[in-house]
Amino acid sequence: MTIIVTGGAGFIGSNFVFHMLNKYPDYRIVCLDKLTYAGNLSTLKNVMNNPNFRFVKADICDRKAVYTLFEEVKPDIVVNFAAESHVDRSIDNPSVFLETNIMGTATLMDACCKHGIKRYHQVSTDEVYGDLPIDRPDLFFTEKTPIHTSSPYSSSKASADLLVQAYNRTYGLPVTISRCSNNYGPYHFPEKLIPLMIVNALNDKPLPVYGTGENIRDWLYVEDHCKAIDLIIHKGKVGEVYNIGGHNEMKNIDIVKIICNTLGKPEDLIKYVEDRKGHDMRYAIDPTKIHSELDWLPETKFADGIQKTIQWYLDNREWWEEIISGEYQNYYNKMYANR
Ligand code: NAD
Ligand code: TDX
Repeated sequence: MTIIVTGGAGFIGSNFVFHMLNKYPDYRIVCLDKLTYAGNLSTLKNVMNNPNFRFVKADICDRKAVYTLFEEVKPDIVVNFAAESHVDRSIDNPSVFLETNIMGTATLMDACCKHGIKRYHQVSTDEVYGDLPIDRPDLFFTEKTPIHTSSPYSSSKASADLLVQAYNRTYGLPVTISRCSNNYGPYHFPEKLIPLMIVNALNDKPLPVYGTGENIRDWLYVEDHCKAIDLIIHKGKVGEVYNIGGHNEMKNIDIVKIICNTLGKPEDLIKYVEDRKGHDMRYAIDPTKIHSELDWLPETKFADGIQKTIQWYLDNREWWEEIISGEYQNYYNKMYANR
């Protein structure tokens, strides 16, 4: 079995590469990644010498490079993690989101149609459903919830989902789509809430909480997401969408306080800053379908996962210090200077 994993040098993609190489010693995993600011080869250093692993630097929008790779490796399965993934960046500059998240997805699927494939899996997000009100804890996103996006990021991911379904119906491409809630864990880029707060707290820098900090996200440990995708590509039904989430709803402010307390840092590092434009209030996944059809359940509770994650950032300073000393610093100054 040969699997092309796009975006495998990023947060979830790299964790998926580790999971698959570990669990299936006879599979060949080919990682295709452009290495944008969010992709980091040092993340993959422990698997670079694995004979079943190959890294290819390429853009999923580069039709020639994608077709050449497909011709050469003849993949059985493609799992598409490659994306521009940060909502704040999409508000600042939407165009690259449209290019990578929509056109890149179409290019990959064209290659799948041309070369034939057993499965194309699209890694999507719960953000395509928009948000839920804070005062209706009885409401959840199901696979039947209408698409209703808020940001350029979520709109680009929703557009990709529609294209994936169109390629299934029009060309008979064997596709599946997963829509997961917020992930956290090792190798999470320190521009996202949890790693940013850990890294800033360790550096005694302010912890910028948007708005009132009351917004709710439904957190899933990254390994649980990878296991769910593994199940979907092997046992999921072609043409289906699967929501992934573990009923782990938390207010942003409560997470930031947990991080302060765990690291022994004062809560007065917390600084309430200007809210994100169009900020979604609450995400909450109903995972009934993947549980009942594929027997998936999350294994890591938030209380344990957040401690493991904080410990990972303590043990792997080199990984994130290299990131925040580089180009990322310019981004940080631009985005947070006037907040
Ligand atoms: P990430 O930003 O950490 O990694 C993205 C990876 O894609 C990077 O390695 C980057 O170099 C690569 N990439 C970007 N543009 C590319 C291009 N044009 N060609 C090839 N490679 C390119 O993202 P992540 O958080 O790991 O998210 C992975 C996927 O999961 C995304 O599709 C995202 O929408 C989805 N998702 C993320 C979350 C989350 O909480 N992080 C939740 C649900 C779904
Ligand atoms: O500095 C910050 N302060 C803050 O209060 C940052 C970076 C975020 N926040 C808030 C905004 C959100 O309510 O924290 C919450 C989480 O923010 P992000 O980490 O940016 O994630 P989110 O916008 O929820 O999107 C994430 O989950 C769904 C991923 O980045 C997406 O790729 C995924 O699809």
